[in-house]
Amino acid sequence: ISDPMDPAELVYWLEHFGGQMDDKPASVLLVDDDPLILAVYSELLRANGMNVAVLSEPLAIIETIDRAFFDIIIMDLRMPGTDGIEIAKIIRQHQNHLSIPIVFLSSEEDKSVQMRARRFGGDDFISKRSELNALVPLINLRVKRARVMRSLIERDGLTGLLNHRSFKERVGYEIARASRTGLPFCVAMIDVDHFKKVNDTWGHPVGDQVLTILARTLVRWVRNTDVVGRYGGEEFAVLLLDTSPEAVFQVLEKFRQHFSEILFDGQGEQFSLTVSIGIAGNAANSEAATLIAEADRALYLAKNTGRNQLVI
Ligand code: GH3
Ligand code: MG
Ligand code: MG
Ligand code: MG
Repeated sequence: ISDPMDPAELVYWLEHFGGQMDDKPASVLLVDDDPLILAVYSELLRANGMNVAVLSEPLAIIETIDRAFFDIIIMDLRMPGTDGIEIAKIIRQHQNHLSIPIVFLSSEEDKSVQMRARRFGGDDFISKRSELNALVPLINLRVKRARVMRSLIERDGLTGLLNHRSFKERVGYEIARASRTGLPFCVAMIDVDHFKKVNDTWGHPVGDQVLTILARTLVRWVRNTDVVGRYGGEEFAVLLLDTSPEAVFQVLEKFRQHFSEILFDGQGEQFSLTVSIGIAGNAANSEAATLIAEADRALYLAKNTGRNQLVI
């Protein structure tokens, strides 16, 4: 991570993974003790389409990046009472902030200080004097690469959905948030009925296509703010926010019907499939694992009492 940016490597990344990247504006956290610097740089970055937050109290950094997501941190090196390298060390001690890009911005010309900054978790070093015009492209590239890396780590390669681990993490995070706001939420587990037959009859590539279509249909079926994951092979999970199990039942009952009407193509022969769905929810203060286990139990019941149905 702390290697200096190699342009050839970046071209490779962009060519191979460009299609998976979203074009949301970069969200940048600017850290500097000097209000004038904060004003000038935030204006520059905003003029280039970025979302910018400023922080003049570097010791509040962890609190700040815990509370909101940032694509990148641009940080001054010399600040009263501390310095950027110390702050970078603190950031890197937190597992969930290991990969956020940190760019140092400083008038420091001493190469050994710059090396030290890199060694302790900085990704780049930009001189306030000479390289200002390099800042915007550097941020863009760093943010793009970080997004690609995150997507490779968090998402399932076949469907693009959150993978098992990151789905669970997101559920834990969203449950904590929902518990604070008191809003209800549900987890649904969705499993394709007799999916093994698809592979056995038409081969794995056709099975893969079914999973891809199911994933896409499901993402479009639920709200943008809901969280959809590929929980296991042909098992999908959804966290539905701000909604009751009864409402979820209605929404997913329509999904079940719709899915059963899709005609898949098995080497020229058409076939259809069904899903079974288990729903659990509204359990305030419950752990992510508990809620998922409850939905899984409901799914098991749906399977054992005939499939192609929902159980709460
Ligand atoms: P049930 O109705 O009880 O859910 O039966 P099932 O056949 O759907 O379930 P089972 O667990 O017996 O089989 C699931 C199959 O899903 C087995 C596995 O080979 C297949 N599978 C898992 N991941 C993938 C994948 O990524 N692609 C394809 N094509 N098949 C997969
Ligand atoms: Mg300073
Ligand atoms: Mg199945
Ligand atoms: Mg299964």
